Amino acid sequence: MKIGVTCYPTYGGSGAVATALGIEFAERGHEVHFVSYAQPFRLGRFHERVFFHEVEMEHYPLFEHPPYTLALAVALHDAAQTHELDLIHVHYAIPHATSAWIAQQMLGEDGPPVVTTLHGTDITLVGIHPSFQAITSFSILRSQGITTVSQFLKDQTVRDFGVAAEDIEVIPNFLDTDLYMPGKEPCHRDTLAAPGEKILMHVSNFRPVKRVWDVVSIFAGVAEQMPARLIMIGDGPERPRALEAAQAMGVEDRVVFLGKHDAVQDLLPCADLFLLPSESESFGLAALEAMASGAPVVATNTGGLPEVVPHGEAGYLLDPGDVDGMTARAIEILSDPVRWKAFSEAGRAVAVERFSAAGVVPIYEDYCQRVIETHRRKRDPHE
Ligand code: GMT
Repeated sequence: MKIGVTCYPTYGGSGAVATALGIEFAERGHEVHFVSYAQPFRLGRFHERVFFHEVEMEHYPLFEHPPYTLALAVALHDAAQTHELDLIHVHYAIPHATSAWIAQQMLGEDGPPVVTTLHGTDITLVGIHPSFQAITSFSILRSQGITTVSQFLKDQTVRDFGVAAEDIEVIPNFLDTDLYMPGKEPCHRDTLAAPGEKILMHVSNFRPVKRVWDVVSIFAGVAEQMPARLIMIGDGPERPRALEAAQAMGVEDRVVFLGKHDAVQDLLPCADLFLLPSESESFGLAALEAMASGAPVVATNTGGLPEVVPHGEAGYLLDPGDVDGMTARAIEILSDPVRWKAFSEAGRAVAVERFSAAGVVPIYEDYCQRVIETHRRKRDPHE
């Protein structure tokens, strides 16, 4: 297959998954063309059969908000025409599904089919907003294939966007379980924390939905009971609030803000516990990365997280905002080495058995091939 892939290239789970999938496809012999405003952050080194097309933007003074949706549509159109793409696969509906539909309209009968993979807030938070709902629904419904990263997200899409359940395939996120693994060296433990300190870790884009202030509160409760350090990885609008919370609780000297980091697989194996107290999480890729790295998880029971983290086996899931409950569970795991080991091993096993690239990528491959085939048959019924 020749596939055009559009995603958000900066930090974020949807871009991480899109890039990993593109690389995996290329390794399986497919040709992959990333089309976006910047090179996806996890693309890194050179990969055979992987190409990157930067979306050209005209910054004319009249444009207070440059029309990226249109520029992306043109870039997808050009890539599809020049490289004879068999499929356009967009990750995150807004505005990518709309741009892909426009590109397809411009290409006419010969245009390739579009697969839209829904990731989370494109449905639950941003997509549902009145300013986006109608166009999101319109664009998703015009994709020839629709996938969601969890059953939860499928249910939300059916409920709120008028998509028939049978038109949505749930394909979970995945990771390279050789890249994310326990006991990886160097894990930098000695530079992150003092000997004897437990390491609690959080990775996110620090948006309000992540409730990073709860991460700090849970940590403060744990730090009252045992020597501990909190490693905060990522950056975003709520970072100042997290810092303020640390200062207010008198733990700022034990909270390390590392900022954005490309290679979290080098740090997660140092974690004794991973915290993800999000308000909403359609999947929770960061929790999966932590589990694969051997870290037990304390998170919320919202959205798709229960489909990823088995409650009571690899971690604990509690109601959003239940800081006391999450603190108690964190202390329980960290102060019981037998339970910690059982949780760590169970999380790793779930990651390998249900979410490894080797298991999930062929599902995507098969799905994309079916969409291409169905589209071809509809276009040329007598072929
Ligand atoms: O939807 C978002 O907030 C952005 C998106 C991203 O690009 O990071 O995150 C979503 O997609 C991830 C990858 O599929 C999921 O692991 C996250 O749970 C999901 N975020 C939310 O639902 C808040």
